[in-house]
Amino acid sequence: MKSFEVNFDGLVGPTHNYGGLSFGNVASQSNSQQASNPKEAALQGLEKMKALMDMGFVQGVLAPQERPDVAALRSLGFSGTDAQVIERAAKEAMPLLVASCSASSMWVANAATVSPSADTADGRVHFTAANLNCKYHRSIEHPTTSRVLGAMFADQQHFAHHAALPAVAQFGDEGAANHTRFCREYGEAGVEFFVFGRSAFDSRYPAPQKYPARQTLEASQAVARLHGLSEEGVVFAQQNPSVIDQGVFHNDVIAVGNGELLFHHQDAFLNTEQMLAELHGKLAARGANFQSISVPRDQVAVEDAVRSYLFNSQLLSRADGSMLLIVPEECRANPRVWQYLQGLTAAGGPIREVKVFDLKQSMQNGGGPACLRLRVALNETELAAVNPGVIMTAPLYDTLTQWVSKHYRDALRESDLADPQLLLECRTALDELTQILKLGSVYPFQIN
Ligand code: SUG
Repeated sequence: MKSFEVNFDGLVGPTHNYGGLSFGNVASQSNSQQASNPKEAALQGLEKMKALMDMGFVQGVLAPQERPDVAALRSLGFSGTDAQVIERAAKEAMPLLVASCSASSMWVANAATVSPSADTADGRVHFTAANLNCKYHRSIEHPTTSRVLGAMFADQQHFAHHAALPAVAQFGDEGAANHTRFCREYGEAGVEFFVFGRSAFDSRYPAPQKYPARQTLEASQAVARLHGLSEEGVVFAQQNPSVIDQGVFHNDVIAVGNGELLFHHQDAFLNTEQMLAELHGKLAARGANFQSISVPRDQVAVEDAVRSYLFNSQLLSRADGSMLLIVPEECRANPRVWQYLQGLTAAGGPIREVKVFDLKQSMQNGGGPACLRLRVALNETELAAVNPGVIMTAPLYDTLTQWVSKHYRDALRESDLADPQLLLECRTALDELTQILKLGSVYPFQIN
């Protein structure tokens, strides 16, 4: 049976703004308070989806969330009509209003961890929504994420959904941003690679000093248990705490993998040799020929990786077995990174081509091509069981670009977030979107 890796990209929501909300994420902190352009952000994302579809990849769409999150503001004590809740929050606690307006659900690599059916004990595709416990503005995503994923992957014969882990820092879980699956073919049993930033309960693991480590070992282990993964099918590895302190807030800012290949920075991990040997051994037992490409620090410094987002790329397998790397424009703008990439594709290795996309609106908040997509490996039967409304087609692309052009603003500043009209605009847009994507009622304003 044929199998695919389907990329479900997060559609950027109408309140995309630069709130400076993510301590430890250099781009988010340095672009704080700049005016954003939600319309451009959404169109840039749609263009990438369309381009991948045109190249022959199966591409899906993941809907944005209702923002401002009035229910979240109510739970923090703001009361009255929806407009009064927003007005009071703006007057008394602007940072909370900003957090409740974040369009951060666009970075769907953080939406969930997904294990394909070939790896799981019950032969279903398993999803665990990420609690995103490290940042308040992201911790409010998972209830809606679960409903949206449930509406996309509804067939219980093929899909199993787990609620987010306990909402405490000890189980901090950032989803697929710290999870990579290696395999020979997408439909064959593979090895799932979980990277954590710290251990919550075992002080032998070093922790970063300056910035938070968002993913814990204990969270990764819990997800592996929930998904029914076998000992032979998992590898846990620690991210190098010193790169977290240089702004590598997720493993997908310093490494990317696909198929039999791991492409990573020399400084990405602790105990790299041992970890590579474990991956090699476990994949060999699955009939796969694991390879890795380590990018030396004297060619690309960690700082260049963080600024250019070289590793926040999409590594895609083409029909002829070669691989394609989807990188953001910032890689071309960095001479060392660009030179490295020229050498990489000329070297005759597995990565043969690099394609560049302008994702500046998302990049300025620390979200590159890989952050914007959630990978779901599916066989033909499972793909047929996915809600067809969320699979990208040429007509859907046209409909979504028109929808964005009709509903989105082209400038948003902090002061605009206090405008109660923005809430109405978002709800009108999202109500229409759930019909376009055939999701049913998934948003709080549709349910309550
Ligand atoms: O969680 N930025 C996101 C970026 C997530 C990137 N995802 C991956 N690397 N997979 C975050 O830090 C910034 C929002 C703001 O500042 O307005 C933000 O949430």
